[in-house]
Amino acid sequence: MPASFRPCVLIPTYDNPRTLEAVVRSVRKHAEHVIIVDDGSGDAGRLAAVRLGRQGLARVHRRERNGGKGAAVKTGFVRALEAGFTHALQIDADGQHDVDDLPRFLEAARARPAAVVLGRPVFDHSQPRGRAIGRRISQFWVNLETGGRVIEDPQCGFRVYPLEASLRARARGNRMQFDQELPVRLVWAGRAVVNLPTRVRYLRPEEGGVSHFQMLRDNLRISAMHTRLVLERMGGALPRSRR
Ligand SMILES: Nc1nc2c(ncn2[C@@H]2O[C@H](COP(=O)(O)OP(=O)(O)OP(=O)(O)O)[C@@H](O)[C@H]2O)c(=O)[nH]1
Ligand SMILES: [Mg+2]
Repeated sequence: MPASFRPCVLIPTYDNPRTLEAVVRSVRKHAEHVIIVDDGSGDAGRLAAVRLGRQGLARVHRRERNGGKGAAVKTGFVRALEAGFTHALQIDADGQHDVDDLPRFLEAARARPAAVVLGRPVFDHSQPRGRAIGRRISQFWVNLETGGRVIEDPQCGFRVYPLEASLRARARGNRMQFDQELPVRLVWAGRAVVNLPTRVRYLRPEEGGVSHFQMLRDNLRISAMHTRLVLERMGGALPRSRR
């Protein structure tokens, strides 16, 4: 268990020029340290991040080439550890999450610093049907990999990671499959999961809502990743007892 609890907020972003600033400003009402990883955004998204850095609202790390959400979050983990943080609360930059839940997430992590805290999304009618179906399929795989419903939602972009364990778990995925892979690997490493319900909505395009989830390519990557995890598990990587 880490000797101290020193959390930062980690925001990966790829082309979220219309929502990034509002997300960071509302996060700052609850947390002091914010790390943005700009994953090769175009000019508008890049400038939105640079401005927040200049205003002292966040530390901004720029990846010159887009590498995917997983790659961006892994970069953030390394930067956060270097800066002396023990935990990263990861929240998406697309304005879908209820930032007022942030203190609740941090409290849960503080109470159980060895655990991973995962948001379980409570959707309204705005969730696209295709995403709802994809979620059910992912949930099936994750239940199989973890031997039950340990993880109540493997995909929500609002969660708290213990940093050292998350890097040690060596998730390979660099794109959207990362969100699902890392919690499974943390469970395999013996980490407990705290599932917290949180409201999630899909913003309309006129509100700045964007999704970079590529239905076909990301779902194929997710399926390949789950196939690998199941094979790994069959090969003997059975979970140790949960801490
Ligand atoms: N898709 C994508 N997102 C990235 C990338 N790098 C960082 N991100 C960030 O990851 C977060 C989640 O991206 P979304 O496209 O909303 O993915 P999602 O929330 O799984 O998908 P939806 O349910 O459709 O919203 C956002 O904050 C993105 O800006 C990247 O290369 N691709
Ligand atoms: Mg999203």
